[in-house]
Amino acid sequence: MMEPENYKVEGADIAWCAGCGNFGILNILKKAIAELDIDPTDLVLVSGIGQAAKIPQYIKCNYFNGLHGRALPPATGIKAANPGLIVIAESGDGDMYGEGGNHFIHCIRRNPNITNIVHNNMVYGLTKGQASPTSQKDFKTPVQINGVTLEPFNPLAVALALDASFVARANSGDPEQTKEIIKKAIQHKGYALVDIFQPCITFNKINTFKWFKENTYYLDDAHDKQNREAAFQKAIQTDKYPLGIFYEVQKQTFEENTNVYNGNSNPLYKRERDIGELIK
Ligand SMILES: Cc1ncc(C[n+]2csc(CCOP(=O)(O)OP(=O)(O)O)c2C)c(N)n1
Ligand code: SF4
Ligand SMILES: [Mg+2]
Repeated sequence: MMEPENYKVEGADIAWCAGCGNFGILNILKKAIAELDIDPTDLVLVSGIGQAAKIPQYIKCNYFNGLHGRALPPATGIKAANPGLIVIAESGDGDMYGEGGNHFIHCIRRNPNITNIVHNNMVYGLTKGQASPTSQKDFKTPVQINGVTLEPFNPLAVALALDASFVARANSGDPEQTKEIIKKAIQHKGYALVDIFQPCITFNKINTFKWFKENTYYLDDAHDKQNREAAFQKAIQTDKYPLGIFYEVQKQTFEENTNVYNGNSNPLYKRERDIGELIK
């Protein structure tokens, strides 16, 4: 049985501010993968650029750092080449929903069997506090000096509009619940989005640990996870933000739909490099 300690990177110099919500997510993720008994050699973390995107360097496993906004395409490719791997694409709100917004949309349409964890601190942390796609209206920054005027991007509503097969939101201040949501997302067959509220204590003084606690509540058993319209109703709720699994359905995955696996389950990475065979 794996323990969170098994994923520790010896000598890692963690470059996050003391007290940052990213530490909580790092610990939660280690516990989740330990409880699922995932061997580090079977796990791939893929990220882009940002504070959140540093997380693969702090977990002992295979990892790939893409360009800014470019975590999802390599994650999709890695899973397609070796479906035996557990692939988690993990980055910040700017990386996934802003610079990577196009990939976010089309990755969901493909439905690869990967988990997409987004550290949503509603700000660009690494570049020192500019507004991100999920920054709330009136949020003041050194760039948006009179406050953000744009409507915040709603990742859950967009994912549901595209019929993502698993859509969830968590709060880094709630370690137990977040761990269980991440475990279910990893176990889900198909694309799974877990948007995690994460305080940036340095550049977002509005959306704090306290704010997230006071402005969230958990969906209860009355919520029907197979009902897309009900999930959408919950996703557009902003007076208080619901947490938990909004939607969960079974669909064919990208790997299952990829013709190179028709009648041949041998993973691509094990095959002879015959381009003719690949494009048939
Ligand atoms: C194409 C490109 N545009 C902009 C940048 C600069 N940049 C690096 S990280 C970042 C924002 C990261 O924000 P987010 O993804 O929310 O991560 P956080 O640091 O908040 O965890 C930006 C704008 C870049 N590296 N590449
Ligand atoms: S700037 Fe914000 S997101 Fe980045 S490490 Fe510091 S608290 Fe965390
Ligand atoms: Mg951010």
